This record gives sequence, C-alpha cells and structure tokens, in this order.
Amino acid sequence: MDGYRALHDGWTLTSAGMARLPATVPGAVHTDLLAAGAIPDPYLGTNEDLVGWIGRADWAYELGFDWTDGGTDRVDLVCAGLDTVARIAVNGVEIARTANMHRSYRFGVHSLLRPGRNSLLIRFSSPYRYAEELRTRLGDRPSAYPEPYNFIRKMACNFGWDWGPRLVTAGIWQPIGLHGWRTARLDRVRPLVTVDGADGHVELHIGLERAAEAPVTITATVAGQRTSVRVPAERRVETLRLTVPGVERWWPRGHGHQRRYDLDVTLTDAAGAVLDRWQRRIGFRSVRLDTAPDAAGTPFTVVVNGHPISARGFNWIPDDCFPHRVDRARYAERLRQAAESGANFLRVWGGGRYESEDFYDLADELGLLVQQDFLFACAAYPEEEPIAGEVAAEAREQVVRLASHPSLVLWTGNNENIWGHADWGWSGALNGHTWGAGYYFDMLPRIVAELDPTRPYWPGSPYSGRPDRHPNDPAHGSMHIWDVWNTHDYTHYASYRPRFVAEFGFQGPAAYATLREAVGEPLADPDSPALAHRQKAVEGQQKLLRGLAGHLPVSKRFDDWHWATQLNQARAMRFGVEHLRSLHPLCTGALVWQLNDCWPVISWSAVDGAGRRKPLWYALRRAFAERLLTVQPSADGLDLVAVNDTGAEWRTQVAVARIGFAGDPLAKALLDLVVPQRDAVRVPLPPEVTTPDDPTAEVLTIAEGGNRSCHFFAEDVALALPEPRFEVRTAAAPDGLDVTVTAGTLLRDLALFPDRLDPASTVDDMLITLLPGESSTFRVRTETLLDESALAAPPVLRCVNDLGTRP
Ligand code: BMA
Repeated sequence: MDGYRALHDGWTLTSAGMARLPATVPGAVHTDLLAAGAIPDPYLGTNEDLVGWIGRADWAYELGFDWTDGGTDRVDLVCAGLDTVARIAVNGVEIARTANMHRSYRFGVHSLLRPGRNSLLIRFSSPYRYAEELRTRLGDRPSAYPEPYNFIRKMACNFGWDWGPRLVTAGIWQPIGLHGWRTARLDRVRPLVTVDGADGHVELHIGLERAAEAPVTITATVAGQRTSVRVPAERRVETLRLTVPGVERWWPRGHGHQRRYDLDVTLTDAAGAVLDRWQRRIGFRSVRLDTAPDAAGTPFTVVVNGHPISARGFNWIPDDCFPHRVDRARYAERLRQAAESGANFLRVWGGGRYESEDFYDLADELGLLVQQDFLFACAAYPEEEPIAGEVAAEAREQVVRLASHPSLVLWTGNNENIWGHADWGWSGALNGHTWGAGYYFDMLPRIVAELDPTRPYWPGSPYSGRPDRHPNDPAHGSMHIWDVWNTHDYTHYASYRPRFVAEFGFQGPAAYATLREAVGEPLADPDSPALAHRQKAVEGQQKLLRGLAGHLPVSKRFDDWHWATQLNQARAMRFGVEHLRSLHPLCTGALVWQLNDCWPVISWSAVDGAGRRKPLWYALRRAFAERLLTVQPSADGLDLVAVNDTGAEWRTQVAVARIGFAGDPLAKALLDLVVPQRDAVRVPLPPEVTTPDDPTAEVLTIAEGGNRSCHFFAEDVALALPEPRFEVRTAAAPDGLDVTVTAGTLLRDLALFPDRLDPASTVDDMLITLLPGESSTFRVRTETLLDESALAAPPVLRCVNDLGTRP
C-alpha cells in the first residue's frame, strides 16, 4: 500500500470474563457496550450508577486486517488519539505503551507486517489503576473532586464534574490507520501567520522525516503566491516565507468578514512526484492581549487587527461525554447557536479537550474568537515524571496543531488552579509537593513563545497578572465570579467592576422534553431520584430555590418549579451581562458559564444536552445584541446605557414611558442618542419616567427602532401582576405554526414551550412582555399537528403572571 489507509472496520472488544463484542473505531468502550446491549444507556435514569465498573476494568481492542507490501520505504501505524493507558502490539509484538489522551502517535511497523493477514491489538488498562498508582507514588494533591484526574493526562470531566456524569472511558477515540510512504514526509508543518499593514506573511517551519537520503523540494502556495525550496539530502528542517500583498484580513464576527485563504504545502521528489501534502485554510489577522496597567488596574483586552474586542460569549465544555459522537454537524449546530445568540467569543475550558479541527474550522468560518485552556482544571497537578514529560509533549503538539486557525487568539495555562492554590487551602495540603506552577509560569509560556509567538499566553483563568496579587482580583486581568450562585443573589453582580469576566453562571434545568426523555417517566417532583441524579452541583437544588427567593414565587410543583428556575437563570444572566456591558470600556469580557452540556442535566448551560435552547439562550440574545439599551441604577435614579458594538455611529431616538399595568400612560419622554462606534453612552432618565407612583403596578418601557424592552420597579413577588388574560390564534406556516398571543392584560415574560407537545419542535423567541392590547407571534417549527388548546395554556404557554396565581 501507498498513502494512508484507515483501519476502522472489523475491530472487536473484550475484557476479562466477557464475550467478544464488535467495536466501533473511533469510539469508546461505553458506546460499544451500549450498542451490543451489554449496558443500559448511561444518560438515562440513574444508569450512570450501574456502569462505574467500566473505568476499573481493562479492555482489549483487536483487529485482523489484510496487508500487501506496496513497496514503500516505510509503513507507520498512525494513532490520532488513544484513551488513555495503552499497550499496542502488531502481530504479537508490543511496539509501544502510551498514557496520554491528548497526544497523537506514529510508529514504524513495516518490519512487523507480513503479506496477508495481520493483527493489531491495543490493550487499555484501567485509567483508575494508572492514576491511583501514580498518586501513591508521587503523593496525593488537593483537587475539587475526589477523583484522581490530576494524575493522568485524560479529559478531567470524564471523572465526573458538577454538571457531568462519571463515565471513565477507554478506547481508540480518534482515527487510526496505516501510512505507507517513501523517501520523505512532512513530519511537522508549523505556520506562523501575521499581517503587517497591507501585507500578509506566512512563515512555515517544516520538519521532515526521511526514509532515504535524497534531495526533495518543498513548495508552498497561498493567495496566488508561491515559493519553493530544494532541500538537500541531509537536511531535516526548512523555513519558507510567503508574503501576500494587499491581503484581505480575517475579522471576528461583528467586525468584518472572515476571509480565509488556502495554504498548501507540497513535498516532491527529484522527479517531481508528490511525496506528501499539507493543506489548511488560514486567515490573516494580528492579535495581542492588552494588559498594560491603567488608572483602574490591569485591563485584559483582546486586540484583533488593532481593534480592542468587547468579548461576549460562553465557556465551552465537551459536547458529549463520548467525544467521538460529536460530529461536524453537531459542532456546526452548537457553534451556530453560539453565534446566533450574538456571541463573538468562546473559551474552551481546561477540564475538557483541545478542541477538534472541526470546532476550530467552524469557529474560523463564523468569526468566533477562541481562548483555549491547556488541560488542567480545579486541582493541583504533579510536576514529576511521567506527567511533566507528557505535558510538554502534548503542549508542543497542540500549539502546533492549532496554529493555523485565526479564531484561536489566546492560550491560558489552566482553569482555576492558581486561584485554588491561593484560596482553597491547597498550599497547606500540599506538603511541599509540586502543584503545577512550573507548567503555568514556566513550561507552557516557553512552549507558546517558542512555537507560536504570534499568540498571547496568560498563566490561568482567572489570573491577575502578578503573583503578589490575588489571582481573582476584579481590577486586574481575568476573573471568575462564583459568589453569585454559590452564596449571593444575582443582583450582587452589580457590585463588581471587573476588567474581564471569563466565567460567571447561574443554573437552570434542561428543557422539559430533554429531562422527560432522560428520566423516562412523567416529571412530577423536582427532587425525584432521577432528577436529583441530574443535579451534580453541591446543594444545587437548594441554590436554585434560594436564587428564586425575593424574585419569583417558589414552588415545588414540578411545572412551576421548572418554569420559574429556567426563567430565573435567564434573568440572572441577563442582569449580569447587561451590567458588565454597561461598564464599557472598563470591562472587555463577559463569558457566560456555560454554552453547552454533555448530557441531559440541570446545569448552568444555555443550550441543553439534547441541543435544545433554554430560556437563557433567548435572554442572552437580547443582552448580547450589538446595540444594547439597558437601564442601570445611578446615584440618584436610573440611567439608560446605550452600548454600540458596531463600526458605525448609532444615532437614534428612544421613546421611554412609564405605564400602568392596565396600559395607561403616566409619563413619557423622547431621548436623542448619539453613540459613537464601539462605544457606550450613559444618559440619566428623566425623573418623571423613573419615579413610579406605585412601584408594584407600573412599568418603564424603552422603545427604539422596533424593539421594546420593559423595566419593572419591583421584583415579581412584589408586583401586582394581573391574572393573565389573552387570546391565542394559530395559523399554519410553511414549516409549522404561527402562534399569535394577544394580551388582554399585561403579560410578563411570555414564553411558549412547544417541546411539551412535540419534542422535535422549536420556537423562534420567548420572554416577551406584552401590554394590554399588544400581540406577539411565536414561530413554531414542527412536523406534527399540535393541539391548539394545549398551546394556549400552561405548561406550554407561560408567563410570570401565572406563577403562583394558579391554584
Ligand atoms: C468553575 C468552572 C467549572 C465548574 C463551574 C461551575 O469552577 O471552571 O469547573 O463546572 O465553575 O461550578
């Protein structure tokens, strides 16, 4: 054979005392056992508890395959990812042992192969055994969860997290195949892409592996530019440079187009025959992190093409506990959901994985900026061997692998480990052991500076920039806000004046249909065992209820609990995002914890484990709008803050009014606003509209360019919301149904949940407040005929008025 041949078909899986099963590659033991009917679906019911043994067992993947010698100089076995503690044998001969999920491997196997039938055996031993042995040898270290994830280079959340089940996998999780080649191949291509004025530059650092001492030629092309270098027989590294005059830049979304160029590297022999080829789509943009101290402290501003970016978006976790199931279509849907919410920034959290080519290619395409954590989360990590060597190898590989992606703008050393060390009692518990400082402050920045000096590095998320400062200092660098949710009401967000919030979040349950599918029985009690099983956060259920207190009626009746807690999540985060954006330009980052889920769960996500958007998503679409009007408290009343994150001046007229719940106008004013591009202005609202006669029965409306938002003078529990009256009309639409609600009374935060009737349905908007006489149309996409009377009443159609007012 010549070239690459995938070895994905025909694998089997065995374990001691177990019959042989067919295995899917790429895949995982859990999904093979599931496909064979040997275990129940770990995402359903409380089945997670039944499959804990899998992570304690050893597993063997075996493949018989035919091979003929194609006369190549070399044949390599190429493993893009092995999870995790593996011994690999070809025709009975062990060729390697590996113990790092985050690396790829290539082994020369030519001399072991024989014409005809061959065998490949990959034995995975229990990740627990490996990690626990290492823990015993190196000495225990503190961690946020009682699991040994800091003693093995494997996706940490695999061991369970406060939103994820404990499903400790093993398997060939990425493609595997044979690569036959001759003379030489491109072992490593490291593109450094920069831009200087109108010129784009590509510097290609190429490493060759050679099978024969023969001269070869490397040719690189981009945007019609071409360069070629003849590499003499003994040379193994080469640098090529290309300049693209008049280059079109790649911009983050909201700032311009995402122009990309094909970059092509070809290796040929003396006769001109192609030996190897490497292709990527690159984008020309500059990036730096502005942390130059100013009067308010230390900013943390991502600057792309010289433009400071107002980052808003999400933290990203693995979209499935079994990452091989996340195909390109699923990544595309999830990243589109992020983009359509108005986000321009994602942070790939350090307890997951270095994200895939598909993830980064889609982020490049959509103009989503990405911060990638190195994979350390919520624990002290040993700096001894074999971990240190693995970390170095993994970091070197991943920095090079992701270098071609314009979306990647920032590397960070870890998630919360510097904070943990400072605040969570770790230093006392370390007994002099290492904890990872050598990685975050020395090894990783050196690797990034050496291999990809085009990108900034920051030691941690959060980090304040100096060891003598508290790592989570709001005035310096990036911070995480977690007192809101854990101990404080969400209004506490208003007390922060941070520079960049890389995490803040508030929980809410998954969509009804998602929980119903996962639990397998009607949902009647928020604390039923199957639902409680889906709450992994410490005292999560209590925190949900405590979070409602003072805002919305507290109920333990499932339907009211579900609506109220979902709504409260949306309210909390909208409050937080609007506050942070109102601080422009002081605060340049608002990253919500978290965009997505890995299974059906009650969590901080905006999109649940089945891909359904929670009310939070719709609320964020308003709070993330490029042009935002938000009402914020001031020293002596209320201000209107207009945030304009577009490249054009925003000149508009805003109609503000104070209106009684019956629709009676009480006061009004017109404000002329001029907001420069990428700026914000704050104007005091006239006292006649901000001073209610009866704070429990009046609303302040803000209308601008067809959009209208409502500001209430009291919390819902104190409002005299009327018993809701409305009319509902439905009309067939091409892909479903239009549901028009006409308000007879004020209706606060009207929402339609068609998933109650058809799990496959979706709705275009929710959380709409109507004044008496106003109407709004919900576009429902569905292929089924929905019951019209069900569509017009709880639990499908809801508003705040119906919480607590119904018997
Ligand atoms: C932070 C994150 C995650 C966690 C989240 C919610 O600690 O970095 O580790 O899931 O908060 O508690």
